[in-house]
Amino acid sequence: RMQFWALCWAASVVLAGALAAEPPTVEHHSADAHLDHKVEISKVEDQLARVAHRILTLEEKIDARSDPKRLSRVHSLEHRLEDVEGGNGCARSDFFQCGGSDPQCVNNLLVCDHQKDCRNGADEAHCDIPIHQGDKYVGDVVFDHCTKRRPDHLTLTIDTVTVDSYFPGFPRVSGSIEISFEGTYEGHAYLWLKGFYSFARSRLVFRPPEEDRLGLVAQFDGADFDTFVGTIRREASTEVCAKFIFHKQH
Ligand SMILES: [Ca+2]
Repeated sequence: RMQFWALCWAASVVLAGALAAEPPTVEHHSADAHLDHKVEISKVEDQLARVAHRILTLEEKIDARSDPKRLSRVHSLEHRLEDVEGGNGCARSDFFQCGGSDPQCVNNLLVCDHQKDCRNGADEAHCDIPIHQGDKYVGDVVFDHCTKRRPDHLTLTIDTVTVDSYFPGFPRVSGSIEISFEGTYEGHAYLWLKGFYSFARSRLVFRPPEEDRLGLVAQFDGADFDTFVGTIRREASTEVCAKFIFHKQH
């Protein structure tokens, strides 16, 4: 019987994984905005080149025994660079890069499953769940082309985090989202969310809570778990149609 539920859970993880797959972001810009973006991007690229150099210098100075906070900051930059450079060097987006001096790709399902799959053990190196019951994150809107209520702010509260022995790499997470909205209709709405956390992708994926079939993906950078980019996606196409930047409340 447990195997049956394990299979159901596996199927739901795969389905939700498809929801979270990276589709082309659809944003609408005028020609001017496009040019502005090009200038912006080249500025960012310059900055990244400098940051990359600084990371190399920093890494030489910091070893595994140094202040974990400083180390985490360096890793945070590394992850951001990886994102900008596109991909992690694995042919499939559902594969995890073991990294270090020994590149190797393993299936995301093998990350944090308590078995060493990377030769360097990287798949089992960071398996403390960064999300806890009672955690609260407030999100500010970046753009929103699709939600019913067009809120400026969203508040995500984590209610439960459950690690199943048969699928430890994908803890089940439940929570609620509080939506404050103004305009013609003012008020608050609460939606109850269910989903999972993926250690391999450092992301929380919540299934669509309403009939509009919009799901929420909370993408952490893999090192700084006080901030995440929350994208709202259409279930059918996985198109990103709204984006919020969330910060943890202390
Ligand atoms: Ca493993």
